[in-house]
This record gives sequence, structure tokens and C-alpha cells, in this order.
Amino acid sequence: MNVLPTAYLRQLSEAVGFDLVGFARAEPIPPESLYSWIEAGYAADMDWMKERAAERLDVAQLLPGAKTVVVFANNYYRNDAETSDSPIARYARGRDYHSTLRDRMKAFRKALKETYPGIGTYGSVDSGPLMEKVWAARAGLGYVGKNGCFITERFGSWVLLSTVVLDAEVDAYAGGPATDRCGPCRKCLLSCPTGALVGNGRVDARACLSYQTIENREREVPESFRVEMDNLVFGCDICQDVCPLNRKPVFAEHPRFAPRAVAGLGVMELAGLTPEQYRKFIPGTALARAHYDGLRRNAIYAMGAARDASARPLLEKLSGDTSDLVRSAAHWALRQLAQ
Ligand code: B12
Ligand code: SF4
Ligand code: SF4
Repeated sequence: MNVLPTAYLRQLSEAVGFDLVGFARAEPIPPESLYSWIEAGYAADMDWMKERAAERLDVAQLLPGAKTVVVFANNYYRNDAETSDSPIARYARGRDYHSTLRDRMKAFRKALKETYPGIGTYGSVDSGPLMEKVWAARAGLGYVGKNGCFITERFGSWVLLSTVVLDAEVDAYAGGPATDRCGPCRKCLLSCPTGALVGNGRVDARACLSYQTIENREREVPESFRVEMDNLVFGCDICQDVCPLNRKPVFAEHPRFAPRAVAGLGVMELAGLTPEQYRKFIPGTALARAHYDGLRRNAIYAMGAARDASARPLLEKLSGDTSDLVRSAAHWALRQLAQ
């Protein structure tokens, strides 16, 4: 196989819609950071993080003969007035990013295969067994900050990542992570309401409201975390919002990142979603991951955390819901109002 010119790959990446691209040699990742994180229990019940750990550490297990990992980033920051108060994390307000990035990768791989018919590729966004932040760091796109997020120079941490592994070499590789710009700052560590940032860019998912509101959808959220969920229903952006390196965000113009109608809903509207409204608002967005009852549970916790007396009639109605999770959340929120 030929050595691929990065100038051509960069051009292609831009043409399919990615904002940043970088290239890393497909060398195994030292196991320490992943295994120590899992052993400390920080993965919570995300067993899928453990199950395919060997592949996460060595992309040659995903694509035999892997030589290069191409890493893409898309800026998603929007500042639309009608969603400025949304209780949904920014990355989830528009169309599901998985499909946006997947479509772009598909177009990239298709064009690449037309030019280099014999080439082997493996593409992944988020759910594949790859450590995307490590690859983005190796590909020179930025570094992992103390808030556990990947920070780029141009877009701050408001980027989503995806990767394509190639079984061919490219003509230039990045020299490794960009310089760490956190310096003595500790704003994210001090602002995280639940103490989930445990040092060195590590996140204890058990304590992270992003995990609790997205991944922990079938059980109750510990009470000490629920009280921190005021206006927070899906995901959490606190440790990114406070970051000085995010002070000059770039507006993501592509319509795929424009907020959908669901991002205009408030906490009470989300808590009171009927199955019909859920089917109208949620499919095609990342919120589908929380499922109907999980999303309503979160919104009810947010109402309890806010202790807004006007929520009482809705909470009383929801305290008779068919879902155990929703009923028990509503009883808790009613107790919060009574305090
Ligand atoms: C599990 C997971 C979570 C968990 C754990 C979070 C975490 N930081 O690990 C939970 C559910 C909490 C979560 C939350 C969020 N997530 Co998430 N998540 C993932 C996932 C699937 C795996 C991450 C992982 O492997 N963690 C395990 C630890 C051990 O590895 P790590 O995160 O890479 O961190 C270590 C290494 O990077 C190492 N390291 C640092 N630099 C270098 C350099 C080299 C060369 C090496 C070898 C190692 C190394 O140090 C770090 C600490 O040990 C990735 C997608 C993917 N496939 O990678 C998305 C991903 C990290 N999530 C993403 C997003 C958007 C979020 C949220 C912002 C969503 C939200 N708004 O609510 C929050 C952010 C929370 C936070 N402060 O990090 C984006 C991050 C984009 C970005 N700019 O950083 C990703 C990349 C998905 C994507 N495709 O874009 N997430
Ligand atoms: S996403 Fe929220 S809960 Fe998770 S580490 Fe950041 S500030 Fe803490
Ligand atoms: S808030 Fe400060 S310490 Fe945290 S990631 Fe941003 S610059 Fe780094």
C-alpha cells in the first residue's frame, strides 16, 4: 500500500465537514490509565468499558495491520437565545451527533476507497472500543484538561471526536499532545458539584451527573446528587462552562448542530412529556439514550432540586405514574417542596 499524503486526507476531511483532523501512529496505548481507572471503580456499571478493554488499548485488534489512526473533531457550540436556559447539555441539543459524525466518516471512507481501492479502514464514533481522547492527543489536536475533557486550541472543549483506523501509513504524523494550558487553574475542580473530578483529568463516573443522567437510567440517583440537579436534565456542562479555555467559543453554523425543538423545553415540560410527545421530540436526538422514564425521572429530580412550588400539581400527578422510577422520584421531589 502507498504512503498516503496527509495534504489529500486533510482536504478530504474538510470537504466532508470535519473541523479538525490529525494523524497518529497506531501504536498500542500503555494500559495504565485505562486499567487503573477501571480498578478504582470509576467506570461505575459501564461494563462495556471493561469488556473490550484489550481492543481499546490496541487498534490492531480492530483492524489487522493497523498503521494509522485518523482523528476528526467537530465543533458543536451554539448560543441560540431560545435555548440559553435549556436543561439539556449542549452536545445533545441538536441532531444526534453520532449520526452526523458517522455520515461524515462514511463519506470520507468512501472517497478514500475510491482513490485507494485496496485500503482497509475501521471507523468509530463514541460507542466503538477506542480511546478517542488518547488518539486525539496523539494526533496533536489538543490535550486532556483537568476537567477530563479534550481541549483544542481553536474550539476549546466544545468538540466531538471520531476516528478512522487505516492499514496504511501517512506521510506525516503529529508529535503528540499539544501543550497543557491548564496551568495552575482549578476552576473545574472547584465547580463540579459532586466532586467527580478526581485529578489528572480523571472522572469518577459514579459521581458525575453526566453519567447519572444518561447512563444510570434504570436506578435511582443517590439523593446527595439529586439536589445538585437544578435545571439539569440530560448531561452536564458545568466543568466546561467554567473553563477559561472555553471563553471564546466558535459558533457551529452547520444546521446539523442547530438545536431541535426539544432544546426549547423547560424542566416541567420534560417531566410532563406524554408518550406521544416523547415520540415527537426525542427520536433522532442523543436524548433517546436516557429512555422515556429515565428522562422524566431526571426532570422530576431537577424540579425537586429547584424547590419550585408551582411544580406541585404536576408532581402530584406523576406520583401516581405507572413507572416505579418516576413515582419514587415524584415522591422525593414533593418532600423537597415541603422542606
Ligand atoms: C466513558 C465516557 C464517559 C463517562 C466517563 C468520562 C471520562 N472522562 O472518562 C461519562 C459518562 C461520565 C462521560 C461524560 C461526558 N462525556 Co463522555 N465518553 C466516554 C467514552 C465512551 C470513553 C472515555 C474513556 O475511555 N474514559 C476512560 C479514561 C480512563 O480514559 P480517557 O477519558 O481517555 O482519559 C485518560 C486518558 O485520556 C489519559 N491521557 C490523557 N492524555 C493522554 C495522552 C496519551 C498519549 C495517553 C497514552 C494517555 C493520555 O488520561 C486520562 C485520565 O486518565 C468517550 C468516547 C470514547 N470512545 O472514547 C466519550 C467522550 C469522552 N465523551 C464525550 C462527551 C461530550 C461527554 C460529556 C461532555 C457529555 C455531557 N455534556 O454531559 C461528559 C463530560 C464529563 C467529563 N468531565 O469528562 C466526548 C468528549 C469530547 C471532548 N471534547 O472531550 C467523547 C470523546 C465522545 C465523543 N465521541 O466525542 N463520558
Ligand atoms: S460533567 Fe458535571 S458532574 Fe461531571 S465532572 Fe463535569 S461538572 Fe462534574
Ligand atoms: S477549568 Fe482550568 S483546570 Fe479546568 S480544564 Fe479548564 S483550564 Fe484546565
